[in-house]
Amino acid sequence: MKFVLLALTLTALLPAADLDRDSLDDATEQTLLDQFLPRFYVSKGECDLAPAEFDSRSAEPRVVARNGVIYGQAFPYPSADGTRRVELHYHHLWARDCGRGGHPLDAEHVSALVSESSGRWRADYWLAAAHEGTVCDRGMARPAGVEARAEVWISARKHASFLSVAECNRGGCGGDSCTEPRKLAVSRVVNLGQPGALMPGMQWAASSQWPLLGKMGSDFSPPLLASLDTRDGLTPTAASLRGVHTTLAVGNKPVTALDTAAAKTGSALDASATGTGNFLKRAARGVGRFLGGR
Ligand SMILES: [Ca+2]
Ligand SMILES: [Ca+2]
Repeated sequence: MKFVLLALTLTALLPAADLDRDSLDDATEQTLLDQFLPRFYVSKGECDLAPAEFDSRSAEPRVVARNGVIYGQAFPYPSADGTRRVELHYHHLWARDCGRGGHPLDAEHVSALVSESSGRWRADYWLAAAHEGTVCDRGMARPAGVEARAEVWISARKHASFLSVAECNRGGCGGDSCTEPRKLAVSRVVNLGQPGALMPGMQWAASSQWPLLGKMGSDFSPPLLASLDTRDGLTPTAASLRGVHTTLAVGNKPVTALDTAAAKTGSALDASATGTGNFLKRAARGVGRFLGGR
C-alpha cells in the first residue's frame, strides 16, 4: 500500500509528458484533437476510398491501410491578452490523388483555432485548405459559430477541403466536386507532433515525397484573423490570387483554360504580366505546381 501511495505521489509530481516539446502536454493535445474532430464527408465512389494510415516503422510514407485515420496536430497559439489558445490541424492523408494531374501520396488538411475560457474549450475559427499554394488555391476560413465540430467536404479524387458543399461544387480551376457526399468513418486521430519534434513513429511525415511538413505550421496569420473578425461568412485565405482564377478559369471550362495556360505558362503569362510583373509570374509557378498535382 505504501508503495502504491509513493508511486501515485511521484506520478503527480512528475511533469506531464510533452513528447513534441511544444509546451502543451500530450494528454491535452489528444483531448482537444478528439473534442474538435470535424465531421468529414467524401464523395460516393471516391477513387482512393478513405484517408490512409502509414507505417510507423518506415522513414518514408508507406500506406498500411485506407482505413480513415486522421493525423492531427495541436500546438500553442500566441495570445496577446492572456487567453489560452491552441491551433489544431487535421491532416487527411491519401495514398494517391487520382484526379487530373494525379500522383501518389496526397496531403490535405483543415485547421481550427480553439481557446479556453473558465476551463472549457471552444472553437473560434475554422480553415479548410484547397489546392494550397497554387493558382487554384480556394482555401477558406470562417468564424466558428456555436457548433463544436465543423463539417468538412472533401472533393472527389483531388481531396481539397471545403467548409460547405456548395463551395466544393462551385467549379473553378481546381476541378472540384462533392457528389453524393457520405460521412467518413474516422477510425482515430493520431498526433503527428511538431515539425522538428515529430511523435515517435511519425518520421515519415517529414519525407520529401510530399509537402506535408510545409503544412504543419500555423495557418492563422494576424491579418487573416483581423479579416475574419469583420464578417460571418467564408473568407478566402489566398485573396491575392483570386483575380487570376477568373483569368484562367473562364466560364465553365476551367480545365481547358488551365490546359491552355499550362501549355504557355512561361510565355503567355509572362507576356500578359505587363504591369503586374511578379504577381502573375508567381501565379504561373502556381499553375505549374497545380498541374504537378500539389
Ligand atoms: Ca506537446
Ligand atoms: Ca503538439
